[in-house]
Amino acid sequence: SSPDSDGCTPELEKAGLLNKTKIAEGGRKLRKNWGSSWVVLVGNSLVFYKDPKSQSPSSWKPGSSRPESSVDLRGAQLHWANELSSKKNVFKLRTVTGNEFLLQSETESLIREWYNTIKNVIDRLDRE
Ligand code: I3S
Repeated sequence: SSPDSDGCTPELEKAGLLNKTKIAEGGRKLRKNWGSSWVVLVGNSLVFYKDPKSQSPSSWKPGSSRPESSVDLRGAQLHWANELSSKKNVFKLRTVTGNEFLLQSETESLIREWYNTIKNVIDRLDRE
């Protein structure tokens, strides 16, 4: 049988490196602090890990490494936000709790894929 024949393990939708900064916490504006994050979209959550390149290779394992933070996508809002940064290819993700993140990649096709994939999850959750 397949590894997830009971359907209880959330589906891994996407993973990769993006530049990230949090710009608000609970609606309160924060100072930007851009950094590279390993971003994993799994189930209804976007999960952030330290950039594995900044760690010793052996210390990073997807199953054993502790996320830095995670975001519940239910009710979240997603917008292109090039006006919020001097960087190109930026979108903003806002959670229901008023946490706001900018995510960015130098590669346009890559950021478009992330935008579309996250948007699909948000839209699916909106319909539930
Ligand atoms: O939107 P801002 O405030 O101009 O964002 C820039 C600053 O946060 C800057 O940090 P300091 O003001 O602490 O030096 C960052 O280094 C920049 O990366 C921020 O702007 P971008 O345009 O990169 O999002």
